[in-house]
This record gives sequence, structure tokens and C-alpha cells, in this order.
Amino acid sequence: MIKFYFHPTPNPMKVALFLAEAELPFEVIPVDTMKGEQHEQAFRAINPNGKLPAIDDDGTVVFDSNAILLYLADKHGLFAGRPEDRGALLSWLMFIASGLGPYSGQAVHFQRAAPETVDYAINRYRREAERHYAILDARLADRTYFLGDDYTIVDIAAWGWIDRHTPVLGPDALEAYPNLKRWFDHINARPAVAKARDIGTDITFKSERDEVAMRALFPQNYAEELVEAKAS
Ligand SMILES: N[C@@H](CCC(=O)N[C@@H](CS)C(=O)NCC(=O)O)C(=O)O
Repeated sequence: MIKFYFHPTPNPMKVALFLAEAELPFEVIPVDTMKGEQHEQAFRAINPNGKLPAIDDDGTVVFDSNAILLYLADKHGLFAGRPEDRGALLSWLMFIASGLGPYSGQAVHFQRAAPETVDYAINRYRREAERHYAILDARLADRTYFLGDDYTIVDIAAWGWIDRHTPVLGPDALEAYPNLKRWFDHINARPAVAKARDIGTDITFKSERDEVAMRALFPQNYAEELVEAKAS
């Protein structure tokens, strides 16, 4: 059975949605990132990057959310799209992994978590997140899903982050992206979304954003010497 290393945050939620859609049996292994469990040696053996999600599929370990989606889609022949759309599938998956996800994450960080307000960083990451949203919105102008008529892991990957549009760009952010909003409402109506949202709700994860959590999530802020020198 798949062991699903989980925390209720955007990247793990993509895998939660896939597992719910595919109705695959799995066991949730909670990793409480606000307690620092992602840094424990046992978990580092699963994901050397110390982040969620990861899976152990009867001995095959896969980490990084979009890698997991691709692995499961290929293995089970589910939500992988048509062979002729493989190039598009890979392109959009990588766009989400390297663009939408990290820029959204940094936008949230600088608006909600950074120890000081840095207008430059907030502007940079919000604008970049907006630019990524606009690209997704344009792609959906004449398509039901990102690859056309087929619901694929691209939709699942995008959903994980668009579901967090409120902390990224604000509660009404999707009003400016009508195609993305239509798509998001359409995905949310899928029964698997409710099942995915239910995963891990029986587990109590730490929620206090105290110093333990800040040290766990942002250990670089507690390094003995913060980087001062600019690259020359
Ligand atoms: N590229 C990775 C990013 C994973 C990631 O940043 N996960 C977050 C949760 S959404 C995490 O584990 N944060 C805890 C930490 O950074 O210590 C993926 O797509 O899986």
C-alpha cells in the first residue's frame, strides 16, 4: 500500500487529490512541518529535500509533488492525457512546478511570514504570481481543462495552488481571471475534491506560528550568521 507522507499544504494536496480521484489505497503518514518533523533523519531518508509530499509505493520512494503525480499517472494509466498531448502535459507540469508553485509560495511568504515587510519582494512575487495566473487563464480561454477535453494531472497540480489563491493574491483574486475561475469552480465540483480535503482531518497538526514553528519552517533565519555579502 502507498505510504503518503502528508501535511495539509498545497503541494501535498495535489497528491491527495490524485489519490482520491484514482481511489488507490493509501496510508497517511503525518509529517508535522511546524514541529520540524521534516528535518528528522528518518524523513530525510525518504526526501533528502525535507519537504512534503513524498510517497513510498511498496519500496519505490518518490518525492516532489509533480514527480509523484507523473509517477502515479504513468503507473496506473490515469489522468495522463492522450499520447499526442505528452509534450503539453510535461510542459504545463513543469510550468506549475517551477513557476506557479514557487512564485505563489514566495508571495505568501513575504506577505504573511517574513519577519519584516519588504515591499520590493512583495511586489516581485505578487506580480509574478499574477503573471502566472494570467498565463493559466489564457490557456483555459477555449479549453475545459489545461489539455483540452481531458482532465489530467496538470489540472490536479494547478488545483493545489489555485486553491490557495486567497493567501497569494486575495479572496477575490480569481475575478480577474474568469477562465481560471470557471475551471476552478468546475474542478471543485468533483466529488474527489471533497474526499481530498477530508484527508488528514482526523490528525491534529500544529497550528501555532510560534518560534518552534518559525525555526522549523525557516531555519535559515536562525543561522548563526545571516548572509550579508552580496555576490560580487
Ligand atoms: N517542489 C516541492 C516543494 C515542496 C514544498 O515546498 N512543500 C512544503 C509544503 S507545500 C513544505 O514541505 N514545507 C515545509 C518546509 O519547507 O520546511 C514539491 O512540489 O513537492
